[in-house]
Amino acid sequence: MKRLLITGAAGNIGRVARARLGHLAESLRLSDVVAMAAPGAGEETVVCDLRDLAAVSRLVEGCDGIVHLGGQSGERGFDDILQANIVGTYNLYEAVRRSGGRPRILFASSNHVIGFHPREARLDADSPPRPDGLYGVSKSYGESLARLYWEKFGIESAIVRIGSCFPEPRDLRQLATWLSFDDFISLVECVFRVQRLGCPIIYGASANDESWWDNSKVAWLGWRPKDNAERYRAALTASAPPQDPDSIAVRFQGGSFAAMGHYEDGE
Ligand code: NAI
Ligand code: 15L
Repeated sequence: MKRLLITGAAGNIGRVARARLGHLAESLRLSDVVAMAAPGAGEETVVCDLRDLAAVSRLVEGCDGIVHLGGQSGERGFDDILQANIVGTYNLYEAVRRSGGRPRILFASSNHVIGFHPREARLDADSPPRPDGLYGVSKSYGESLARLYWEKFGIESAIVRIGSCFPEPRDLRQLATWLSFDDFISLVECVFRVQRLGCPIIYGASANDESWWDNSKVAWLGWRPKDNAERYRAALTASAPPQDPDSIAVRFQGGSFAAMGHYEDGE
């Protein structure tokens, strides 16, 4: 690629993407609504609010690929979710469509699209959405939008239902949902290297022994995650507070997201 755009470049995953995806393109265009570290060689930084269609239109111009990480990354009040994730993601896809270009897009969806499935269920790309909050609903909307822009306008997207992408799993639930940074990077490489992508749904989890998700329908992508959260189990088990196996947070895949009340009730 000549130019790869990363939105949400100031965030937790965005900073890793910035540091480790430079080899995929001649230049990286890094964007966020907040200021980012000064650009290095082969980088440009653009402060851009995803809510602003005109600004997003300038942002996507001349890009061959987009890693779309920007937005609210957790449960918030409806207006925050609406603006950043629903309006913001619409603006991104619509700006691409109007540009006439066809950059391939990796859409950072979330496991919270399917968070109300029980942990005993094994899900694949055809499992129905069961969002566990307004954040999950907004990501489900983003998935539908990606699908629409593929079916109707030929814009390819990898819909990645990211589990928990952090340096290490943080709690017992993340023994199943953890996606290491190395495995995230290898997934992005596969998404942008495969000859034909279409619009697959991919579960973004490492090769964890405890696993709720089945990526066999996207085996053709060639992504083989290598890390396994199991090595953290003993330490996490030793430090974990007692858990009620019948609680919502333990019964459902979304964990604490499924258990929380309406964000605006302040619970
Ligand atoms: P993060 O919250 O650290 O980064 C998101 C970035 O988006 C922030 O830098 C923020 O300033 C930016 N942003 C927010 N509103 C914006 C707007 N209106 N315009 C432009 N930029 C805006 O989140 P993280 O962990 O880096 O996640 C990246 C993406 O992956 C998010 O879309 C998140 O929903 C998704 N994801 C992350 C998971 C994880 O485990 N880290 C799990 C599932 C999904
Ligand atoms: C997400 O979607 C969030 O962005 C992230 O902060 C984690 O909470 C993750 O899901 C998770 O489910 O662990």
